[in-house]
Amino acid sequence: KPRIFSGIQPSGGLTLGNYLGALRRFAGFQGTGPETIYCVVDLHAITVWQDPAELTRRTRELAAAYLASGVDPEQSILFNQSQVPAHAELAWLFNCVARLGWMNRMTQFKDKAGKNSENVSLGLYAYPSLMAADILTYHATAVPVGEDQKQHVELTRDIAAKFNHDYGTEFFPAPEPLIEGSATRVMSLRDGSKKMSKSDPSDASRINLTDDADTITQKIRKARTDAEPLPATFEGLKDRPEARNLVNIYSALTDEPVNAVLGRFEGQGFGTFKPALAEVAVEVLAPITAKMTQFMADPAEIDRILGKGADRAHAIAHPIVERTKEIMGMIRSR
Ligand code: AQP
Repeated sequence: KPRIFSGIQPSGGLTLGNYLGALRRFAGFQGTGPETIYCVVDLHAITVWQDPAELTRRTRELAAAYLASGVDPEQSILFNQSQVPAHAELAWLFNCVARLGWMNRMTQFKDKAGKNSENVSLGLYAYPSLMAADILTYHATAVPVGEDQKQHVELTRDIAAKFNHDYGTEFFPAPEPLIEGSATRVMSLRDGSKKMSKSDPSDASRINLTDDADTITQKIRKARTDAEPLPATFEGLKDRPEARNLVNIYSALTDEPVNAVLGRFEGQGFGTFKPALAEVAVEVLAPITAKMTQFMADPAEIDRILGKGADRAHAIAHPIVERTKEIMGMIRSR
C-alpha cells in the first residue's frame, strides 16, 4: 500500500515557510488513497540543545498545528517520534549502511554546524540517517517536504538502495520527495538569499504561525524589498530575490498562479503590494492560530492523540525493523 510520511521538528515556533512548504499540504493527502503518517520529530529536535520543558510545550504546539491545519488523527497517524522505538533502532542500522562521504556532502549539516563543527552534537551529523529511518520504517513511498529537505530524501533513497544491494534484497522501497507549488522555499523577510527558518535569531525574518494580525502586518511592512514597481511576469523578478519571495508567498497563500498575481499588481510598488499581502496572510493564518489555541487548551487530549498515533505507528514500524534485523543476520528468538 502506498504510504506518505512527513515530519516537522518541534525546535521552535512554526514559520510561514514550514506551513506553506509542508504543513498545509498534509491534510490534502487524506482520503486520496495512500496511508498518511505525520510525525513530530522530537528525536531530530534534540540534535541541537532543547530545554526539556520547552520541548514538551513545543511538541504539543506542533501537534496542535497539525490538527489545526486539518490533519485528522482518525484518517492519519499522528504521533511523536520518540514514542516509537523503531525510528532510533533503524537509524542505528542505517548508520552502519550510510557512508561518511555521503554525510559530508549534506548542505544542511554544513549550514547548521557553521564554522564551529568540532562542537556540534554527533546527532546533528547523523540527522539524515535518522530521517531515512523515519521514512523507511514505514516503507513510505512519498515524502511531502520543502525544497531544503530534497537532499535528505535523496540520501534516504541511497541508503535504501545500498541496503538492498548489500543484502541482496528488495526490502526497502525508494521514496519520492513531493515538492510542489510556488512556496517550496520561502525566504527570510530580511535577506532574500536565506531561507525563512524557525531558528533564525531575528524574529523579524519570519512570520510565525502564532503571530497576531498586527505583528504579521508590521513584519511584512518592514520586509526588505527594492524600490522598483512590480513587473508583468515572473521573469521580471529574476534578479530581485526579496520581491520574488513576497510574490511567491502571495501566490501560495491565495492559490493563484504567480503570473495571475502579477497581472493584478503590475506597475504597482510595495506601498500597495505589502498591505495586500498582509491582508491575505492574516486571512489565511488567523483561523489556524485560533484553532491551535483551542487545541492547546487541552494538553491531555493532545497527549492522548499522540499516544494513540504512536501505537498505530508502532504496529507498522516494529515488524519492519524486526525483518531488517533478520535480513542482517541477527537472531530473533523471542
Ligand atoms: N523556508 C521554507 N520554505 C518552505 N518549506 C520549508 N520548510 C522549512 N523551512 C521552509 C519545510 O518545513 C518542514 C519542516 O521542517 P523541519 O522542522 O524539519 O526543519 P527545517 O527544514 O530545518 O526547517 P526550519 O524551520 O529551518 O527549522 P530549523 O530552523 O530548526 O532548522 C520540512 O518539510 C521543510 O522542508
